[in-house]
Amino acid sequence: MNSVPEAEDRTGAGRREDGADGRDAGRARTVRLTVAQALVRFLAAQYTERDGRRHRLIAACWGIFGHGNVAGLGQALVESGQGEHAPLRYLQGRNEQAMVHAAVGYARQNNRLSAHAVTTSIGPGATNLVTGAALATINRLPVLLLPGDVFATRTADPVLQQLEVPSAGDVSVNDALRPVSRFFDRVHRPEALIPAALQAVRVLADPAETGAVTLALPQDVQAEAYDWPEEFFAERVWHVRRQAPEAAEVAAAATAVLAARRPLLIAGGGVHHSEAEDALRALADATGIPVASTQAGKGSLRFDHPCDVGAIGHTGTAVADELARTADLVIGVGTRYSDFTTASSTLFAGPDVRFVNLNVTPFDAHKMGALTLVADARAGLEALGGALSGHRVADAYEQEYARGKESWERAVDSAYAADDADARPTQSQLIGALDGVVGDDDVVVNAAGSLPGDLHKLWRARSPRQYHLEYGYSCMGYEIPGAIGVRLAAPDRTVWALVGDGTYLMLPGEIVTAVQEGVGINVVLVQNHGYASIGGLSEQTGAERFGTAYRYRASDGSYTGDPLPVDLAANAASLGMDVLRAETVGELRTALAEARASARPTCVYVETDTASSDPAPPGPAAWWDVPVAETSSRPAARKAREEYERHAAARRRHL
Ligand SMILES: Cc1ncc(C[n+]2csc(CCOP(=O)(O)OP(=O)(O)O)c2C)c(N)n1
Ligand SMILES: [Mg+2]
Repeated sequence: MNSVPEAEDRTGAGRREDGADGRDAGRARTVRLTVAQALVRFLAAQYTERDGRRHRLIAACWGIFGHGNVAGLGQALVESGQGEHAPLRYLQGRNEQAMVHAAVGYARQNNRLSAHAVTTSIGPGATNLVTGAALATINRLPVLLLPGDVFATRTADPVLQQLEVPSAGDVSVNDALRPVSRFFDRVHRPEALIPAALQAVRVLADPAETGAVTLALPQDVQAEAYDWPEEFFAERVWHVRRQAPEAAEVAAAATAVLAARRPLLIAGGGVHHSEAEDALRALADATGIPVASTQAGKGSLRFDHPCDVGAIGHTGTAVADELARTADLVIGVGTRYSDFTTASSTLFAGPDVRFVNLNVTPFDAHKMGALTLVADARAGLEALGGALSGHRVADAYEQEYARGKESWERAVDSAYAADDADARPTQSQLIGALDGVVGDDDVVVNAAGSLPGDLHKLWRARSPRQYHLEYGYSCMGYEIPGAIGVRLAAPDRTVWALVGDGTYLMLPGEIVTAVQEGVGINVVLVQNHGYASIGGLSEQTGAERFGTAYRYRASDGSYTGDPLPVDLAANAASLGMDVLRAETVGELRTALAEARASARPTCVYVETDTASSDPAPPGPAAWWDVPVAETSSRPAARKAREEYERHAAARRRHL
């Protein structure tokens, strides 16, 4: 270390220039630090507060070092100290995208009240962030990105890994992060860090604006010293407001509910972010309005609550989708109305259907031509509950959806049923086996493949945040690092990453991080030799499963040869995990229980039966728009196109 930290200064070294000799009376006290040291010290002093509880806004900093951050932020992190009371704990990752996924898992599990930062070198380290940033922003989850950037002085241009744009001297690869960031700034001079850092944390802590926030840090500036006003490092508490609804909007929403005969509430991710589950349950208990949920909102009500009708949309339950088709009022709470939720604009078919949208973000509240209720989900649900006091839906409506719910529960039972313990499990049976071992507080993490649809339909969510699906970006590879972030946020909860073989191959490296940090996640690795989900979609859309199986190339050039001799279980073991191989339903049950009992990162490897469709999850109750070739010489595409046009005719805009 090249400077000596002051005794009371745990967050960074510094020489204080406080004008103590009287010469500078009236001048702000300053601390001399590099830009990177100042940023570490600043971040360590930021807190959020909601409902009277305080949280560290940036609880840790992930990083992979290279030129661009090694001598800047890297030096600052070591200088600040990395012992038990480190002001900003450093976490070593293996891949920049995966570090963002871990940060996102952490933030989501913390209901966005605490987040992580991610620092990278310039060039490829920085552009590896783009996918993670898009994922964070689309899911409205906070993460602070700190990519290194090319020299502000330009004295060494072009530095290693620098993009040179002949027509624009101020563009670097980091500009690729702009459209996927809710706030972006490049700190060209030391003093510019002050407004940039303050804006960055403001956006991170704002429920309506949050997402990926990027501070691009030219590497020469990171190492430059500056005399910082001491008050820049003062503890700051960012109040995460629960925006109250306007009385007029509550009154209009309540009038619409009172007039509705078939209201349906859609719970989106905002219910969880706002910790509005109790308020939602109180409203459902009082009014009898059925509640369907999106991928992000599942678990808002327990699966066995009488008003919970399960998943909505393309991957929805028969009962929820039927209610959606016939609803005269849809009350969206904290939902973005993605195409999966709306069945690509075909689901809400009631002739006079109207929408009320409770959302903290006006952008989302205005979708579907809705009556807007711009507010925090909890505050809005409580206000609406008050305005609806004494109101209840008709008995006949309650009985109707209760019957639908009951028959859906039986459908789940049959999808889970596995009488032959010696048979290879289907994916539904795998979900059933996991259902059989988890406790109320276990967390199931997933993002892409055929699992999200099956889980959305079949999973019986028992507690808020048990069902952790990243389906805003549905990014293959989120699962393992995402689960690490969840477990860092909730060390007492058992965390399961459900991972397809294709997904595993995309981003398994963070297993090493789990092993290194002693983060005891469980990985359920589902082997079905390729992209089963896209294979099914390809078949349905006339593309004949092209390019979706992991097989040797056959003599006609297609990948229809033998399966590949790949051993992913051995791969997981080689990265340091304990691995349990299960070949039958019985072995799977035993392995899952063993993994749950183990504190070590453990992988349960299982090959699923894709040939048998019995038991299968019930098929889609609603459409998803994936355009099919309008002209083709191949019968499969021609047939698929006919089907496509039939469905597409039901599209409808809600204005
Ligand atoms: C990063 C990324 N690339 C591509 C896709 C498109 N995609 C969605 S699911 C899928 C296949 C997933 O395969 P696997 O993990 O084996 O799950 P399975 O479909 O077999 O259940 C692909 C390629 C995606 N969601 N994310
Ligand atoms: Mg697969």
